[in-house]
Amino acid sequence: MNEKEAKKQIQKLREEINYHNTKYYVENNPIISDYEYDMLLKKLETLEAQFPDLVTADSPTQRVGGEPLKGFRTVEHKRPMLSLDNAYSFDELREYDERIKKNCRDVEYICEPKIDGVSIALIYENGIFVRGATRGDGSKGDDITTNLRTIRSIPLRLQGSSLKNAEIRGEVYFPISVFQRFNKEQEKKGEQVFANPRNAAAGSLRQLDPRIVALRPLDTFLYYVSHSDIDFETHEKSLELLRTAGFRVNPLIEKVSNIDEAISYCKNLETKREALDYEIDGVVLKVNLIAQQNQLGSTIKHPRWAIAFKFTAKQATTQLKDIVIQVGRTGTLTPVAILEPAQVGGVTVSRATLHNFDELKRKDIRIGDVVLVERSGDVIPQVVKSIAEKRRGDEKIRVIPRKCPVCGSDVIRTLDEVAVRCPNQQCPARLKWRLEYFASRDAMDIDHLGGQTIDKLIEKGLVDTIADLYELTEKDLLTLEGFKEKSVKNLLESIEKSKQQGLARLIYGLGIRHVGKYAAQLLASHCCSIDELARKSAEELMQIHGLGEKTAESIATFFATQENIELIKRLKDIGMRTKEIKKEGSLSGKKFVFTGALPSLSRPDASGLVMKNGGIVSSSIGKDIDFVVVGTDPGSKYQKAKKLELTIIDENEFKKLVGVL
Ligand code: 1X8
Repeated sequence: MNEKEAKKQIQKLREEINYHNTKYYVENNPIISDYEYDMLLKKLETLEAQFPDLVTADSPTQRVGGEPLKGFRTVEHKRPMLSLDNAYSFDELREYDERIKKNCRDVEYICEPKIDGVSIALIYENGIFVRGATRGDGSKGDDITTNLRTIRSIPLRLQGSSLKNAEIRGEVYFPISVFQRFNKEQEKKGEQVFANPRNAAAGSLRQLDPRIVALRPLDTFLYYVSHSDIDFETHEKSLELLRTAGFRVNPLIEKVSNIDEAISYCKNLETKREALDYEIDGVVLKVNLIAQQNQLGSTIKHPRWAIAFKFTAKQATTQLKDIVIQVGRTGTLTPVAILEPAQVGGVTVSRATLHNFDELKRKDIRIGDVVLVERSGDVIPQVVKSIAEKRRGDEKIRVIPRKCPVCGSDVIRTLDEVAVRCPNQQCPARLKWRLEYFASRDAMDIDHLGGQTIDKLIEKGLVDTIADLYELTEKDLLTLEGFKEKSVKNLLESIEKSKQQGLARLIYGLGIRHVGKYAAQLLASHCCSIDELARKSAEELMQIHGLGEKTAESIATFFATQENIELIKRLKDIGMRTKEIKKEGSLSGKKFVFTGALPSLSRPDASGLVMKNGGIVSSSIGKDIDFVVVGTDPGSKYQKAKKLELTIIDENEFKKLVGVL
């Protein structure tokens, strides 16, 4: 191929890839498979490798950045990136509106969700993305161009011909749906865990190695054309142009014609807050007419033509009274903060997790500190940081205990894990967890056996292992405080009933490390009995598709341990169902994923129906999923399922499949 021909082909491929890129990352509506997309990209890469002179900065091949940087350059913003003035009540919003109306007539506002992410400015020259920066101190920010290039929803070349030279402002965020899993992975690797999605976004953008940033699922919303070669009449029109140029513009933006409508918008958006896949901390109200915006102008701090209405904060400061140590089901010691009770986003919080001892040390949190507590990203409350300025000098550092606070055994700490662990299988703390886990809804679902009852049973020395539950007598239980004939009868009946729960729930209930609900179902569908499972070596287990090495090893270790062998034997002796009655019918081994709320079935009931028919319930979408059952308000799993062209069914079709309709 000659250079001229190559140039033509490269051009065509880039246009095609950019088009599909927008379809996928901006419109959330891909029209080709990931495979086909990868093939286009590969073809382009090959051509560019043959003709390196034809590589340009806006090529889709240039997203995944090159070498790590030593540091970020500082860039001065052409116009300062101002912050917004805040309103904390509807009264304050009305006062703002009154001030505006003194200067402008017939004001219309654009209402926009205020994204809790990291503000950025993007510079385009001749339609090409040339530079991107953080807000920094407002007048100077960091040049994070290489990192921003990795974000797929940022166009490297503007679409359409109208917008060529511009500075566009917006927000980078870390989607909530992947935040928790990401944090867990970070913790496992011994790397920093982030207090909230915003910190995860900020931390990612601060990465000096763009190859790491490319692996993070960052996304954007753009909301402002700071300057460009176009004069807009209204803010609304500038947003439309941003959309057509290929940017992601928030779909919840609305125009209102007075302050009452704006207030309704705020109320309405707050009710949607929890359902969104990004965090918002309020509403931005902007005067729509640019002529009015210019007339209003700015103070040195804020534009006068916009205001942020803030939702109730999900953070609060309070005093950390103590750090206690919790011993988990697998023996992991977790430091937990005991707090002076504080209101955090409408909920009283008196305990918060500190994750692990590495984090405790990294954040230098001490007993007696004033700390910042946060509830966000759907996670349990956590201590974000201590306010070192408020120290008085008598704060105490909590060191890693050498002994388990519950049983006194020496703790262990392996090199490849952050966790500090109590090795004592018989540690009462672990026993309690193990029993709670065994009795829980997803496991053996034993009614009337909650945490308090378990505490009493352990205290009285009535149970040392799971199997002891099945040998409890009426006489034993009547010795427990608060137990009468009726409650004793109920508990004994629930325990008896649980013997028939079946293999998958039993395997899950044993609490083998790394064996969650999905792995348990997978194992039950491959092995016909607990004995067969116990006989398998780690190598044999690894042959089961979908089961990882760590899980396989953990299972093999579990069944090689004397106490566990005895436990299984006793469970069989008491009449526990440990064999899987082979399910006939078409659902044997079929994998299901649920997303959204089903009209008539609860999640546990729907999952139960799948398992009863020999199927498996998974929590994540992959190519191997046979059915995706979709209800109302499905999440990103639905999009992913469509993209992978999986079989998508509704509740009625599902009911037919499992034979209840
Ligand atoms: C900050 C933000 C703005 C918007 C959304 N999220 C933000 N964090 C918006 O205009 N939709 S505007 C803004 C600012 O000007 N500092």
